[in-house]
Amino acid sequence: MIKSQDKPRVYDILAKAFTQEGVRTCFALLGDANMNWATRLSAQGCRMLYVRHEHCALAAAMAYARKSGDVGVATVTCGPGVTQLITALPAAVRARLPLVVFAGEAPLKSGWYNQELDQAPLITTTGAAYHPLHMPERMPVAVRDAFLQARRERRPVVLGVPFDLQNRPWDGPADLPRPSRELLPRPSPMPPHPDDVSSAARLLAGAERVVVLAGLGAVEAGAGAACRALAARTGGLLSTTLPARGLFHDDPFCIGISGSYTPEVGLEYLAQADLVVAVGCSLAYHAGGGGQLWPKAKMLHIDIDPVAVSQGQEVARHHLRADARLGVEALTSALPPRGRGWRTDVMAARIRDSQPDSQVFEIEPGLLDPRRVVEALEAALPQDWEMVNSGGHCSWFFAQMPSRPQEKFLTIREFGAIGNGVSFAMGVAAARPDRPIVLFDGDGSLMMHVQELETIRRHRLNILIVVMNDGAYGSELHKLRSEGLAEDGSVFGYCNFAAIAHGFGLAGKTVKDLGELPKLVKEFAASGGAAVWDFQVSDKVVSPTIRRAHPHRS
Ligand SMILES: Cc1ncc(C[n+]2csc(CCOP(=O)(O)OP(=O)(O)O)c2C)c(N)n1
Ligand SMILES: [Mg+2]
Repeated sequence: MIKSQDKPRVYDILAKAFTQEGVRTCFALLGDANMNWATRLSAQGCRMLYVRHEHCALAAAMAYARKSGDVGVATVTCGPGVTQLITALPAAVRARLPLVVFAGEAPLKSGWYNQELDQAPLITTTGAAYHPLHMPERMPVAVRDAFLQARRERRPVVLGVPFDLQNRPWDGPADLPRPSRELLPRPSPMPPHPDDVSSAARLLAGAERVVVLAGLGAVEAGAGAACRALAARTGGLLSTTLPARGLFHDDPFCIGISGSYTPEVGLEYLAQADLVVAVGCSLAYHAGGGGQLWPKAKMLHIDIDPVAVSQGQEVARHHLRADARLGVEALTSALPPRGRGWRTDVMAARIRDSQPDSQVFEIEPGLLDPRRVVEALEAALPQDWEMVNSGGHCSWFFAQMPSRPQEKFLTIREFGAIGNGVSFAMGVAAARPDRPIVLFDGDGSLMMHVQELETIRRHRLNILIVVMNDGAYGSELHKLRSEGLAEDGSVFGYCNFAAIAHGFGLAGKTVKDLGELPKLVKEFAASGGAAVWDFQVSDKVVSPTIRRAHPHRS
């Protein structure tokens, strides 16, 4: 009979259950209710990234999940550790990211505990799942089931484990359950129904100006080549949603991102389209799903779960239910060749040569035009570096980097929160440790979680942070200006990010001369470390999206 003090503890077994699930990276911030578990997980060989704010642990795990294709794992303590998750969770739910969070819960044995909180309703209101684990013997199975649920439902699952239960001697079975990946159903891609293919083909036969619009579902289904072939067969154009940007980067008839970030020439052609074939996308409001950008077009939605209404707007009247690749391939096979259709050489030349935005602005001396900054970065940054995007007004400019393939970008924007850039970059750095990561962020967004510069240094992450510094919450500033309101609360002045970077032990540079970029890129590549480059830009340059949505009231 093993004496109770010699038995493993519940936290040992819980850590083993996570290791058994294949967890090799975990984003963590410790407290009483998760430190024993996290220490054991680390001892079992899991790489721990210890961040400085719980939000950043979860946001980094989100980017890790998207980049690795695996479940992202984070851990936080009970009470105040859990409340810090509440901005990241809805973002993860909307981006359909599989995550498992090991959270502590207050001890069950005491009548009072200062960090006690009813955590379940807080978590479930975000759309994430919450499971309190209160029966030690069942915990390994509950961990396995959490991974199954995260993978199958593609959403975050938070496990709450009271820390007095974690400390108990283990009295359960010696063997752990089989891991979730051995149990998951692996359904084959869903072929379309022939009747649906025939009616979709009839619709295409009657269309003259087709745009094939692909989303992340098309990326995941490997439908890129099939979409190109469909566009070629119909003589149509190609476009993507923001998260799928780059899927057609080298196709001369790709008009860029559809939605808030569409370049000038893309807007012009979308307005002429008479049929949009949306492939593997959720038809989100900001992607133009409500038809704002293509008022003359009908829409055919090809998806495993096609919809008529999305985010409050009627979107598609025509539907083809299928795996994106199989659906598009079947449709292309059902169409007769029809020559060049809408395509012309002039069109290809305009797509290639026109500026994303040709508006002229008066720029103050000593400041940069954000559009020129992005052009220079696009030319100077190597093609195989990972690109991470954040939010804010500046994201319009950063979206205009058309020369790179889809797998080099990471964009998670579904909850519209700023402040995630550094965390996303850390998550990508953990998933792709073999190459530099470039984060494109705004000054306000970076400032919101600037403490993570210390995490980046301590874990020696190879991240270049590009700050589009307009000394303001640009989004707010431009909207306030358009309404003729006071700018207070949106303008902060140009803080010195190079000095801030130095303070955290990172390299930092205020870039004033864009001609220096090739040299700076070379130096950064040779350093293998992290740096912050501050580009002080004029707040006079207003993005086309803001100009459209918030014209100046005269
Ligand atoms: C968490 C959160 N708080 C506030 C906002 C509102 N908001 C949207 S953009 C923005 C300004 C971001 O500033 P910055 O990162 O400097 O980018 P810029 O707009 O100046 O280019 C703010 C405050 C938000 N989206 N998310
Ligand atoms: Mg700003």
